[in-house]
Amino acid sequence: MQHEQLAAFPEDFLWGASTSAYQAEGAWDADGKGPSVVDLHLHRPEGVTDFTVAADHYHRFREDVELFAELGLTAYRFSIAWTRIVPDGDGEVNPAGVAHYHRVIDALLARGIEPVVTMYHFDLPAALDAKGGWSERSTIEAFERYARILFQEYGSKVKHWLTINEQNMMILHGKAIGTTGRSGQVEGRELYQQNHHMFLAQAKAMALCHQLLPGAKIGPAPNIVSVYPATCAPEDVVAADDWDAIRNLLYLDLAVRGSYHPLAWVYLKAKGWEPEILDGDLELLAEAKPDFLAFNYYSTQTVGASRGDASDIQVRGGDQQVVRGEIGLYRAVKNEHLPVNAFGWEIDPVGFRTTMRRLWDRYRLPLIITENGLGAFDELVDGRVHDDYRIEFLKLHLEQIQLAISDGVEVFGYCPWTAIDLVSTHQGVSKRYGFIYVDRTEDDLKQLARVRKDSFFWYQDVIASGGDSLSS
Ligand code: BGP
Repeated sequence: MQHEQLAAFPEDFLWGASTSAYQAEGAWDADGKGPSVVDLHLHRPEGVTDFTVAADHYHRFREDVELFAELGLTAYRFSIAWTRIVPDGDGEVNPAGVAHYHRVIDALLARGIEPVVTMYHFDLPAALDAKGGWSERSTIEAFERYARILFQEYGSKVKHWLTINEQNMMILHGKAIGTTGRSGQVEGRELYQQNHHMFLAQAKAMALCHQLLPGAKIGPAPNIVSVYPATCAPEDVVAADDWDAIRNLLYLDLAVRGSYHPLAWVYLKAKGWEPEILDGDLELLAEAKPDFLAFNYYSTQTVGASRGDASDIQVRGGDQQVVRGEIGLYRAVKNEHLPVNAFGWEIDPVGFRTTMRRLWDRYRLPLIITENGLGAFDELVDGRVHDDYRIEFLKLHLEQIQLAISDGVEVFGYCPWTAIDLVSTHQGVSKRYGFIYVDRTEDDLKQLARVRKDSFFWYQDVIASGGDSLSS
């Protein structure tokens, strides 16, 4: 649909940016923090990913918040490290960790920046993992208790909560991201049992939030892609629907409707992977209602009908945006209409609009984008970072938000990945996303100086104009 005139961004639109605790904070064992599965992951043989110092955001958050204020952010989406609050996941509360996030939240509020808090972004406490992690129902109770602590401590200050970041990526690519630790080595049925337990934990957190904090809003934050059929051949459309169910709708339907998507359930049953569901589980899932849908968007994916042989198993894309075919189901296909970034991720701004329209159409919940961005090997030259490629990427995606709003979709915020450079999940610190450059390399921490990139000044203009500068 073409619009003669585009709708304006809402007055109270949340102009944000994102980070996660383990990728930005560093200070991985400071002030009583316990180890998480991602901290253990840094010892993996390749040795690429080191989260011990990261951007040192833990110690430099005041300086960073000042920069966020200068940028004009009206929201900052960050995660709280479970292991700072409860170092072993289910034992003693760590007052120093609790105090830290009070300081962060207070600093943000003092500068008029709304905190959008992720409760759990890949960093399961290692002590819980050692006890079986999400394979055990006791982890559900541990998460509920952690959620209660967060709501009681920060509930008077935080109005937007995100439960679990990218549960679908933890299930589909947990080993690659290194997010599920020892229990991440599990596959098949046990993996989907973990998935079921995470949903129960999320449902309990949503119910508790509504019970304790009537004024707050809470929602899930999966990674969502629109799935395209390779051609208009009906068999390709069926394959696209199948992959959409397994990758997206399984997670969305459980979070929003509290029920297993029928196609996804048939898939799990066919594999022998359906989780054990205890009495009361489905009621709990159905009763917990999110107030909004947050999602991370980087790309779309294209699949074709299975050929029924090994040629189905082709890998397209990269990292967590990878698509692998599955014999009898679908095969990954290159979308000839789309460019790819340096990491093989297809770039699809129009697909972003499609994704928002589809989410709105299916769930009719307000949307907030909690990640979207371009990873690149930025270079600092004479004190400047000319990241015009990032400006282009973000501009094209923001234009699609305005189109989606004009289409009637309710979108209330945009938090691109990332506010400030941090450690990527796969390619260390060299792959950068931020508006603010952090001057360090993999091996040399230098001064960790903060430098405003060209995209910083561009986004500052966009925010100051309430989005009007996009069309000028
Ligand atoms: C998402 C994660 C983020 C972030 C992002 C970019 O899947 O939620 O934590 O890392 O992807 O990925 P990468 O760091 O691999 O470039």
